[in-house]
Amino acid sequence: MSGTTTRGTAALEKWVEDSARLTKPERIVWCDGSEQEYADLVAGMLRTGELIQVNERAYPNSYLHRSNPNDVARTEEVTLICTERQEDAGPTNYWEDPKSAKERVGKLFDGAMRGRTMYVVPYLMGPAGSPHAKVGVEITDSAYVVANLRITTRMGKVAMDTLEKNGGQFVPGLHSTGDLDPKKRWILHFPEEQLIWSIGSGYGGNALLGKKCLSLRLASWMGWKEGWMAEHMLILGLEDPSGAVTYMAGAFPSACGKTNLAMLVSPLADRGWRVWTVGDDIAWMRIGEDGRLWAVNPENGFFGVAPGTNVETNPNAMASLSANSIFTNVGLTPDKLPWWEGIDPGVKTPPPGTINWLGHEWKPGDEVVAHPNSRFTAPASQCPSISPHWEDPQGVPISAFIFGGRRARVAPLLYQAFNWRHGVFVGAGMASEKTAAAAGKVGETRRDPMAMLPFCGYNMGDYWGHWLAMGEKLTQPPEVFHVNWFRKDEDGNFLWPGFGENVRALMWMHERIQGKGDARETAIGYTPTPDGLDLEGVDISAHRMERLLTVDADDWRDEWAEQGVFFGQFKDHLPAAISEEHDALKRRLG
Ligand code: GTP
Ligand code: SPV
Ligand code: MN
Repeated sequence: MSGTTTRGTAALEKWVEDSARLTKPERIVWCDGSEQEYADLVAGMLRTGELIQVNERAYPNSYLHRSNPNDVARTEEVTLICTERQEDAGPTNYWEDPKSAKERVGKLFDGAMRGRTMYVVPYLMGPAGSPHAKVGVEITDSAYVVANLRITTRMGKVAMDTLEKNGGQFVPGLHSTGDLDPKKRWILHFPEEQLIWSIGSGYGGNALLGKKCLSLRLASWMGWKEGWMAEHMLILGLEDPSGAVTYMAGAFPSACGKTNLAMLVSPLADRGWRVWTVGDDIAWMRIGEDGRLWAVNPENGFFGVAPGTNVETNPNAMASLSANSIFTNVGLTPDKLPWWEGIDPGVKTPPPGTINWLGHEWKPGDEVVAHPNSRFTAPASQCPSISPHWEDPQGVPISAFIFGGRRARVAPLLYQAFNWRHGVFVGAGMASEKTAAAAGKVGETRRDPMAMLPFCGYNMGDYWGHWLAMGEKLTQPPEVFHVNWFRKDEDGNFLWPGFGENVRALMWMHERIQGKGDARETAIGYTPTPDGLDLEGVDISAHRMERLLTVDADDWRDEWAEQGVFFGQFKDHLPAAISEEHDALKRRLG
């Protein structure tokens, strides 16, 4: 055992030396994840202006960071999957041959850390001692990245201890902010050797390599090869009046409501319905001995969307970020309070003298105070609704998958797939309006299967095949549902109140899982009957509910055609079951 361990640590040391030879930092710091180390890092960043202290009384130990204005969201066109065969990356990923990618981007890394500190950051994704847990090591020249990793992962000693116990296995990730020139920005994934290279960005998913790069793109590949799943999913527990908790995992595209649903505060708590948070962005799932699917949240904190978050929409997020947090690209009031659009329910403009995310004084008529993709980084342990089981090594058993998106039309508020195979098709057929979480045009509808379009580290056709194969092995595959909180009326207003009221949808799912609940069969699946949803205490007319639940055959025939074009790209990687389900949808639509 110790022989392997030594080899592993030696491999880590060699990789660090090789990286230093390439990037030429002034000094190398191995991070241990301690409180003192964090305090020192923060003090350094306060001196350089990389961080600004926010009001210490209102938000103890919390800081604001303003990123480069050209570096505020994920950048999908420069995010590559570098597999030997392009076919393995598939038609929805940007691809480059590993050798050519390394040669090309290696030149950018050459000397990139000159005059800078290279931090070596061991981190653990997954609870310590969990069979799901994986060690990553990120090399970075950004102290801001280190500080964020300390919140969003289990960093330092616990990761090194795990590495020593697991025979020295770790996923290396080399990161440099470079010179932040968007033309020299590359986020490279080498799934075959489980390696990440990222240069030219200091933003979130581009730079905190444990999150999307390791826990989704590389992990999805690993799961495919090893028979488990890595998904862009929140995990929640719905407690019913008997006290039993039913766990559900939900895949919605970026900025489409995962954090909010995971932290839902139930308006029906007095009737015994409440929600526990296990995770808000990523789920790793394995088949348990009982044949059910068990999920862990690999992360240790939240990297959540700030705008729209307030004490009414998401009080649990507000409590989570009330201390020990980092705010990125939000505004700052004269009282040094973080400010974003929607932070105060009903308040449209910030206090006079507020500084916007760019560091300029905000004036009436200016567009926004906070960047639409501004974020908070907060420890999961501070979330009042955090589940007592969120760090259980084996995870929690999943009874339902919830797919969802942001659709002004087409998708009804809620429906249920007929069975597992149809459910996989529902996920594969998902689409959503683009949000500010990725650079590019906001609002356009795009296909986003299982909310994994930007995160699937291999051919999406093979990915659906993997889902279908997992279903074969499960004794009790999760029931599959689809939701859309974002249906609008002609005037562009949301038809559904959303947020806490979404518990009504969860309650219907809970009934359906038990084989109960009133449903009507439609072409796309089962929708609740007009009185199938428990709407006690919500002020919503029967007419509006009808509009929310309508399945419009014309809209769906268009949708069917768009799905067909999308599926067509996958050629012989498209599982027959998906084509068959697509044909069956056509027949049902007439
Ligand atoms: P990522 O972190 O990018 O993966 O996003 P996410 O899926 O966790 O989305 P999040 O919960 O942060 O929500 C994004 C935006 O949608 C926020 O501005 C929310 O206020 C808004 N939102 C979330 N849930 C609802 C809802 O039920 N109704 C409405 N109208 N808006 C919602
Ligand atoms: C997402 O875009 O889905 C996020 C934010 O969760 S990031 O970490 O930047 O990818
Ligand atoms: Mn996400």
